[in-house]
Amino acid sequence: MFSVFFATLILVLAVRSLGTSPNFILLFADDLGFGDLGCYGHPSSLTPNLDRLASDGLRFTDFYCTSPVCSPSRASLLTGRYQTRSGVYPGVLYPGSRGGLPLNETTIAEVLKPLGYATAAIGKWHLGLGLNGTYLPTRQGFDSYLGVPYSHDMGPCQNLTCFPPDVKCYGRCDVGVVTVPLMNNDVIEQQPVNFLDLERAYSDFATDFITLSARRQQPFFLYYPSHHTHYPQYAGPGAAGHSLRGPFGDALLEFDTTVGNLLSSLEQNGVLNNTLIFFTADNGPELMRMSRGGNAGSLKCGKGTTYEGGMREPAIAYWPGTIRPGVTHELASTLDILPTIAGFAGAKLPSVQLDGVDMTDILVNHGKSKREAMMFYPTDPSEKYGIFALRLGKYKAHFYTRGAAHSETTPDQACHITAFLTAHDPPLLFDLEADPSENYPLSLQEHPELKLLLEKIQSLKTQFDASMVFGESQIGKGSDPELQPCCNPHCSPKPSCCQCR
Ligand code: CSN
Ligand code: MG
Repeated sequence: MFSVFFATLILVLAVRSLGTSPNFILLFADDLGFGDLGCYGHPSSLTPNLDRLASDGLRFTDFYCTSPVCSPSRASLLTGRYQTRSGVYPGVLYPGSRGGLPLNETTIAEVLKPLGYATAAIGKWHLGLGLNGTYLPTRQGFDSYLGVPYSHDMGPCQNLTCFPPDVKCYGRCDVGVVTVPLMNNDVIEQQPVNFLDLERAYSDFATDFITLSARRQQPFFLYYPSHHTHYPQYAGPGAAGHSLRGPFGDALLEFDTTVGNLLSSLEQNGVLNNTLIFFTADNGPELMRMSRGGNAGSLKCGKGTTYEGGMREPAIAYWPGTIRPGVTHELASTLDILPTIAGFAGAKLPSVQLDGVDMTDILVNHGKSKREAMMFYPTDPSEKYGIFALRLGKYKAHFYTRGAAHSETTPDQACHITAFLTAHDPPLLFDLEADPSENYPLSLQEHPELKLLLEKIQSLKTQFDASMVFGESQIGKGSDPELQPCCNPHCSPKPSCCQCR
């Protein structure tokens, strides 16, 4: 206990006395499942750089996002709070959405800014645009942004390696909205974006940012939420056809190549040993895309559901010299990233109700988690039902289960949209260590010793639901076609005139 305390203290003092605040790179994959990376057992994915982070860093086996869809999960990642507090629910934001992550929420970038950090975001924002770019990253603590501000299927999907009428996409893109833009801060740089050059642009932007910050000796925070591995898959000439896994594998390989470029840039600029890289993903795989979607490995169902496949994600923490290589089975979450980064930087925590806990002891000592439980909200959280499921220690209890369109097509009927909302009283209980696939519910008749545990779980749910203060629904504010980003704002007829060369 004391040695753990002193080791942590010495680390924090060492970082301070060097006078160098650590840098942070936060990588966030999209719709990537627990079984998708080479280092998590996928037989045909090619992820050499992520695998290197895992073998030389700490790999988590029990790491959770907060929502089985995108925008709410991102809201939690950047604020350390369940999405119900910020109001980023139900479902996801759209190109013309009126709402976004409220500006009074404090993001990781805003936590670091007072300490003089340079901050940049590249990739998929998906926390809103709003009128005149109200909710873009540059209004949420990021000095600069290059990216597509929402999912890349939220437009007619020009320029993709896969688009209708290519039926092998296993789906369609949105029509009747503006083509997908590439934004530089709050200015549209391309519309439609050229997906085949996009990863190169992101990689160059990121390595330039690292180089410039290192030359200025300014600590930095780089947030890279990638579009890759979300439907529809795409890859530039360096990766297309180069994996063993088809379009999904090519997209993942292209993302992995950028991870390699970031590592090289850190090394060349002499800041590799002063940088924490954290990798995880927003929600489980889109099983409905069949071989072009992700893979939840040994876990049940995927995106859209509160089964493990929707919520448990690969996660890797890499910091040579500070984090020893290993694997941790401790319970942790995207909620815990903000407090952990704040701790390493010596930053002040926002004075709001945080749901995250500091993971420093897990990272630097392979120590115990401070997290007692993990709560699982569905895509449409409500005060009526509260959390759908809860994990306490190795046990998970489902109070409600429901399948999802995003988890269609696997043989497990419980994942499908036809598995309607079902209440479970007593809750469906699983031992996730003995049965990570949630195949064999434990019954009280066979396990009378679990009665006390069930009572504790029930009271945790009741307390948590009663204490949750729901923020005003941002996605419930609906959308307005006039708010869709258009490079040619006064043109007509929209949306087809919103194209610029
Ligand atoms: S998500 O994917 O944004 O990564 O969650 O592109 O839930 O209705 C989800 N949805 C479009 C999407 C729609 C997406 C939905
Ligand atoms: Mg997603």
